[in-house]
Amino acid sequence: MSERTGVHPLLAPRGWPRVMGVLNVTPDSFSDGGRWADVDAALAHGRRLAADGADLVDVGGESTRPGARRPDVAEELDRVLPVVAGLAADGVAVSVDTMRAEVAAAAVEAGATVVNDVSGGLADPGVLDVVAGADADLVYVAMHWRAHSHEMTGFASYDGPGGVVGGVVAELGDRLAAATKAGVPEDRVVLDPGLGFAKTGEHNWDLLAALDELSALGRPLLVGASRKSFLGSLLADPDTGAPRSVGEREAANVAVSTLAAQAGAWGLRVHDVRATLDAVAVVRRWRQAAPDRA
Ligand code: PMM
Repeated sequence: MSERTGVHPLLAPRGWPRVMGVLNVTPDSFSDGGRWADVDAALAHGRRLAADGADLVDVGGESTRPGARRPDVAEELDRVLPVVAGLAADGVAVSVDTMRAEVAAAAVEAGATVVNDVSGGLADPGVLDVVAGADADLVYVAMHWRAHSHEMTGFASYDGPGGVVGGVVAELGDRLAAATKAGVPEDRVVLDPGLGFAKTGEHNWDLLAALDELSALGRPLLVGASRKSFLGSLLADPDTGAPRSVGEREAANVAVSTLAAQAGAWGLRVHDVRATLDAVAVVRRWRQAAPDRA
């Protein structure tokens, strides 16, 4: 196990969010599925995200769109490893988006410095052991999650105290406790409300409006709106009710990023890094003009 002393550079307070560029190396992710399934195309896109200013490039080999079929481990490793290794060799900071210990371990070996586990250790608790036992000083992202994609819509009810916000705070708190129990240093954990995962659009909005309550868990927050369907519904055609297409949701996504930045989010997981950084620049400048009111 590594010596983890001091603040991790990715988690050092700086007053504005880190931007995590999404790189789904999958045939079927809802927003960019199939576009970067080929290694060279994926590497080129990852380099572009980094050149655009991404603090991290998040490489994932499993689509989590509602109803998606899981790849087997070998398939996920095949998709992810060459891309993680290629980007890391170029000096790009890479996070691996996986729920599997085997994939997390291989990706860390290949140079990933962040493990982004959308299940927060629920799908495969071995991920927590990989992070806890790694030689590298890793950051662990634990997202709120209840079930795999093919069945998650059946888990989108929050009848306990505090509704969806109370439920997510309680369950993320449990994931944080599980991570630390496994030996992951608490100060290396980032939490994520998991927009769209076992959640309706209403749930997503309630969570976004309650980021301060999630912050009370004491850990930095990552927000992943990434053109998800709740934005498509928000912008639905008033005549037909048809959701706005994925490719035409970016302006709304930038608005979410702006408000999340203002609310103090640690990180924004997005497709358009440049547009997001423009929004972050506005928030920073606005605060500079009115530091006491920010
Ligand atoms: N969303 C997706 C995949 N991975 N990871 C984190 N930490 N947070 C998210 O919200 C998240 C994620 C699915 O969205 P995509 O198809 O845009 O990748």
